[in-house]
Amino acid sequence: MDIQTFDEVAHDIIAVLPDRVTDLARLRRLILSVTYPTITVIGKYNHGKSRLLNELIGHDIFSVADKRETISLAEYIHHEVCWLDAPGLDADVATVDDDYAFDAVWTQADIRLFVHSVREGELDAAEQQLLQQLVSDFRYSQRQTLLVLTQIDQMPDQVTLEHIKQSIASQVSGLNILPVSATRHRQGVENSKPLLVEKSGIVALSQALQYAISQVPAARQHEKSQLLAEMQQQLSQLKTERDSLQQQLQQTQQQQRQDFDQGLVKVLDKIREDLQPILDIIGLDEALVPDSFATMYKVTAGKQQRAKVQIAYSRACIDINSHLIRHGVVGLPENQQTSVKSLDTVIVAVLGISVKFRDHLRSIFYTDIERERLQREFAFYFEKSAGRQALVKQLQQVAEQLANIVQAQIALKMLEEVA
Ligand SMILES: Nc1nc2c(ncn2[C@@H]2O[C@H](COP(=O)(O)OP(=O)(O)OP(=O)(O)O)[C@@H](O)[C@H]2O)c(=O)[nH]1
Ligand SMILES: [Mg+2]
Repeated sequence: MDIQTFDEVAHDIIAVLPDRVTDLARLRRLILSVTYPTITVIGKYNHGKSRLLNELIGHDIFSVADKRETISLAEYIHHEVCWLDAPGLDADVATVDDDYAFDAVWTQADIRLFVHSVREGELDAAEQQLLQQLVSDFRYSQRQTLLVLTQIDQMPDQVTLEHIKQSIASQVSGLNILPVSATRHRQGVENSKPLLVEKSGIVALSQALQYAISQVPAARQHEKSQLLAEMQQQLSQLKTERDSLQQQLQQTQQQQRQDFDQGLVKVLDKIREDLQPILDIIGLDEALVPDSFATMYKVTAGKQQRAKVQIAYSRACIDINSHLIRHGVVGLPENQQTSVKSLDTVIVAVLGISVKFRDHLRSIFYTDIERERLQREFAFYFEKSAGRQALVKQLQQVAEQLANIVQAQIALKMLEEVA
């Protein structure tokens, strides 16, 4: 797999699992750049990290100074090991240097040398916390951390050193603690004094490192499978959740529609019943008798009958409207609204404004074709209502998320194949 493909694949996974950015960066290193075992130093600035690496390598590769010196990552390959010098951590100033250190420790390192100068006495809270994380990470990724106590030549005597070592050991459990002195080692080497070299602790550290290095291939394999399996598990859990949410929403959608349709059937049936007495007239339908000039200002039987029909029609409209409101249909969709608010109702849109004659009532409420139209058109406005539209949107989002999850699963499969 080439870098570009990996990055595309990783992008698909991160889109769904944003908290896996660091893990994917680590996988990128494990899968793509099959580098030599990588050892990185980590610790507060000026604790002797760079100098320790120089001593381990046997050359003055990394720059050493009595101030904040290393500010970015420096890499050196020596005897099939990749040595990585990182900037010192500084709890007081969270700077970009710390990002480099983070990258070195979490993305690049197979083995971490946690450096602490005994001149400082015990570990501070930040060091302790980071070490604890590294210890937990070993249980997870099998990446080893060695705790190196530097500058032991600065101790007045062995007892003091032992004392500090003991208290540090009680601060973090489960770590190999290795006291060293870079200066003693250098003097021992330069002056051919094997005893000094021995006492520097650098030899013991080198041996511990040799063992750690021999574990790296197996650890890497373990870490790769661990990361992939975890992400796979996370994705399939996410998929199950989204699948069931989708199902739930679809059910709600169907149920709501069914309730609306069936409720409307009932309302329209009831309207038929209520209208029956008004429609059942024997003999002449007075409502059909037009007014004349002479009766213009008089109450006539025709006017009374037409008023009756209108009232009955209004009642039917009120019944339908309360059904609509119960189901969240409170107005016309925006694109159908006019400047006349009183006409901007679903009732007017579907039924018209007023009905005067019995035949109108009959044709609206008693013919199958009209009845079907009412069901269809009210349902149309039901679907346009805010609640229904929100449900549709939610369903779209879930469908999109599901598609992304499936995409991420395919991407992960591709990583599994090359890992
Ligand atoms: N006496 C003594 N001094 C040491 C030892 N190791 C390092 N030093 C000195 O401590 C100072 C800091 O050493 P560096 O190796 O630059 O420290 P660092 O941790 O890399 O510092 P940053 O790069 O700033 O994070 C230098 O003056 C070193 O010579 C040691 O074992 N004994
Ligand atoms: Mg340094």
